[in-house]
Amino acid sequence: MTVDQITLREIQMPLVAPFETSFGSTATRRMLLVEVRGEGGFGWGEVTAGEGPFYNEEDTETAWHVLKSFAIPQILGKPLDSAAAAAGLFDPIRGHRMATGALEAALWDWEARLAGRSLSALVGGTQREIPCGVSIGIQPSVEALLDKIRTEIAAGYQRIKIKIKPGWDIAVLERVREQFPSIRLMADANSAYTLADRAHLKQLDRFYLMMIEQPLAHDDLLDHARLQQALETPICLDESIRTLRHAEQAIEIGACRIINIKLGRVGGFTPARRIHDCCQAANIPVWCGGMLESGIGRAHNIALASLPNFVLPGDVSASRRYWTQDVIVPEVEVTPEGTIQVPQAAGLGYEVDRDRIERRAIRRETFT
Ligand code: OSB
Ligand code: MG
Repeated sequence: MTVDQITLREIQMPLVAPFETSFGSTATRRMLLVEVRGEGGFGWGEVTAGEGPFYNEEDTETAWHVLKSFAIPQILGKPLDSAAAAAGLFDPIRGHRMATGALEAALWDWEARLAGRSLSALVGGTQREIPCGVSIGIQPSVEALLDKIRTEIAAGYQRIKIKIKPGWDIAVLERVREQFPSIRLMADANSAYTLADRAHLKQLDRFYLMMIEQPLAHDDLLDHARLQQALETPICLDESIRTLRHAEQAIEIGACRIINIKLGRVGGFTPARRIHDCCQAANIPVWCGGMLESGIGRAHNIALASLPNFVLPGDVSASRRYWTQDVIVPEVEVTPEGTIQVPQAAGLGYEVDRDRIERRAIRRETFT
């Protein structure tokens, strides 16, 4: 099969509320959508990079550049055995996985649509329904956070993740646990601490969290292993796991007990599946992280999260938590039990609303 046309579009989507983490606040997402065409079919992918290089090294601009100059030329007009074979073609490109991963994911959607199979089935998913949690950003006040948690629990979500940073951590968790003693709760620091904070972080143990996500540096494994030795709370790695090798080494040295897999961060379905399989073999549970995706990236995440070792609730939640209007039809909905039904229609399993995308597009370029 051969791709003969690829279109990049940048769309802008205002979030229903700004999302604040230890590394900054986002009010409007700028995302690149990748559309591949060939063999009479099409497929969609989404670049999950942020607007600036603050979560990882990539941003919307670097992704456009890498796709245009290096990734698209590897695919366009070249016979390809399958989407599974595409990841190898990006091996010469170091880093920039959110850029290459968006094109890789578009190829999987394309192949699934051509085969008339769901993306979930094509990637090897086994779950028909996935458990969902929410990620709640840093709030203006603890009261505002408690209100948000109350709303999300009432909606059915199975676990709550709050963002923490120095000055918004122990005292906040104290109040949350006081109000919600039995919810499944976790905290994500996005690398806001160092090993010198070991004693401070040790206080987290009294909140019996499911895990603390990425407490230390975005590129660290060894200090996480040292910290894990001191903590009862399991460490989950996000930013630090960019390749299969990182996952293998993190597990070997005990840097984490849980891994958050993000499709973009690791460069698409093939690397994500390898990390999933490695974790499964090592008895390390995984869950699917989110990057404030539009419906396209969200649909990819749902397919990924249908793999068997995605046993913990992920950050994959309803479209309406992010957007007044999503770019897919129907939008992603969550059941009162806090699950998402994995769509069984061909490809992503949602209809991509091309008109809505064109209206939101601020630039586009087609390569043939
Ligand atoms: O660390 O998981 C993260 C959003 C942007 C960048 C990094 C992260 C997040 C989230 C939100 O936690 C997940 C979501 O709801 O999409
Ligand atoms: Mg995270």
